[in-house]
Amino acid sequence: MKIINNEVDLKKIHIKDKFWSKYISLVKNEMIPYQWQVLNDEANIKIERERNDKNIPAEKSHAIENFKIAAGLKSGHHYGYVFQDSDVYKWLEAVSYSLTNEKDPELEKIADSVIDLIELAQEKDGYLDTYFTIDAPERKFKRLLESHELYCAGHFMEAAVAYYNATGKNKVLSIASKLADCICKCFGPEEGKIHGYDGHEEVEIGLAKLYVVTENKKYLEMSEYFLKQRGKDSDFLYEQLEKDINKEEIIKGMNTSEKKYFQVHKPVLDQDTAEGHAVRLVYMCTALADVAYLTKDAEMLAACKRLWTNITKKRMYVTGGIGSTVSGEAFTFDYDLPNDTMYCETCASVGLAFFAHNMLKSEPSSIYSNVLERSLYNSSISGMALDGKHFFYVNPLEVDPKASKYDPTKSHVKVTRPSWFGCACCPPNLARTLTSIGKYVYTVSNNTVYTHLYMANEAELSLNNSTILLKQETNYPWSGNIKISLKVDQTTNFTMAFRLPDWCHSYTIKLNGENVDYKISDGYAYITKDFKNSDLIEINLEMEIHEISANPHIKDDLGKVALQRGPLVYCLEESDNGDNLHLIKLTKDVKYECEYDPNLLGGIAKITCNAKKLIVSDNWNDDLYIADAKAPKYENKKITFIPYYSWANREIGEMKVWINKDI
Ligand code: FUB
Ligand code: ZN
Repeated sequence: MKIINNEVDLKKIHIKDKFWSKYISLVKNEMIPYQWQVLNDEANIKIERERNDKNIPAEKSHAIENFKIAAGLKSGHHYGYVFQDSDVYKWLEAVSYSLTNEKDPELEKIADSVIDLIELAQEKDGYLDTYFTIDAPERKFKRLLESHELYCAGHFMEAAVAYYNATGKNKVLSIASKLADCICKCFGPEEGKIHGYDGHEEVEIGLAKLYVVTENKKYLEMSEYFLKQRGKDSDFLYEQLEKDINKEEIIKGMNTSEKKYFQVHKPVLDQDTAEGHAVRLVYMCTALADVAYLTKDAEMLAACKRLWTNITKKRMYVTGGIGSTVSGEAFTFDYDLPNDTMYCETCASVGLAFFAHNMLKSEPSSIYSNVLERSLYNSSISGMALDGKHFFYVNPLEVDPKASKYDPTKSHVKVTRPSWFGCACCPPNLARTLTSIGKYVYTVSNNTVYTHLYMANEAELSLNNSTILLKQETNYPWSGNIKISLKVDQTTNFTMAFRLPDWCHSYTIKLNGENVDYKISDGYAYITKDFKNSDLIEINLEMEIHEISANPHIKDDLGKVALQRGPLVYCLEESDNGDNLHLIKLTKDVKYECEYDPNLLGGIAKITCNAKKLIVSDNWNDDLYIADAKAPKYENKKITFIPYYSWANREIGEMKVWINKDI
């Protein structure tokens, strides 16, 4: 059976967008070389712990050195987290997409040398994991609760598929297939195999992708097995630890994590709330959605939908961030979305985008693409500084530098982006997402082209019996005007579907300057007709400034609003507005103005308004509490909002997304 993959080949889409091209070049020219230095311990930087925890290994990366030792080229021990290999794999994946976007023989040479090294580090039976090869061969696949062996394998498979797609070189794919074969030999329902799964989902994503390029059904079945086995035997991870005669922990503290942390509390298909470690959960869902699409498994898709609904209706921040607590980097409960203690890990935001993208393959509905957009434009790109060399692991919605310094429970809430982390999962995750941003713009299903995201690009898309060239021009996210012109060899009947973003309340769609008939379904405007060469579709999405209110059950946001214009959520920063942002209040009749400032933060549309600020000194002197306080007095204050993603690129200071408002 032919594999139907409605994802657009990255080679066939060229991003020409002012906003995203900047990120793509930043990753290519700054982040990739910088990460390469870091992975080789050659960058002169301070690696920070993501929170105050002395167990976090933060002296160096050692990631390439680990491979050299495992390959027998050097002697020594493994250093870093047990999943340090995944930093190299994610770097390789980002390099692959970058090479797809733009040829670079020098970079390709470095990537080839990394692949040679990985091949040398791979054991004869296909096993690949430097920690276990170097320091604990007798513990292989014995402690999956902490080992991340399959997690690393999954990241390698993703990188291998990307590199193969970019270069057509087979070596990387054969290393990945050998690894996948080793996994298929060791795991599965058959007697003598391990009837289990990894503590951290990811291999399921890699196996499904490997299936699509190799067409080896075994890999898809393995992915499906891991997903369906998860939680079926919910004690598996713990029983393995019990059986292991060596009791030494591999990651301190993880052994005590409860079942929900690993999403093993229930069979995956019965889960209906997003529980536990947020990155694990969205990786699980990403795989589930892909396998549901590839196997047309309705039950799997239904589970995905339930989890999607719970996340996006009850457990997601306005920025698209997820994970409400540092404890276990996890979800907590419905409507628990504190702004200053949250987690909102960058990996979780990009993971949510992956989940959305895979859902769109089965079901083109804007409930997915609206969140895809929200996550990408806000809590994903806030993970990187404008210089491409500093990163957030955690993306807060409210920051007070004093709290981050003096409150030990907020040590994870950084006020400025560090150069690197002991646990370096986030920076390369963002790099691979940004370099492959083109993948998220369209999907093609039968004779319909879905436009999910608006960004300037040129794409070649294959329909049932024809190929079309699309040119999208726009200054999004600063403007909602989008022009899409068509190149077709001959008049062709097909459908174009355009997402109508949830933030847009007024829009027009024209064809060659005239009104055109369209049908609306699931948040998309569908135009079906005989399209001819040079047809021009113009979409105008009115980009007003919206005051977003939160569901009153979100205690932290009651009486406050957040500003959003187009896909961008805004925030106040101390640099523009002075300190004590919590004293600022928007008035009932507030009037906002928006102006593009090319010189601010790399070019942004800033929002200004007149607001009021509570005067404290008059009433309070030195008292902490007073009885029957007089009516509060305010001073007028002009305030400036900047897009959330661009915060923390100037001096250290307070930041706030949700602002008090007179009702
Ligand atoms: O466990 C591997 C990675 O480290 C996770 O995905 C991140 O959340 C961080 O905990
Ligand atoms: Zn991360």
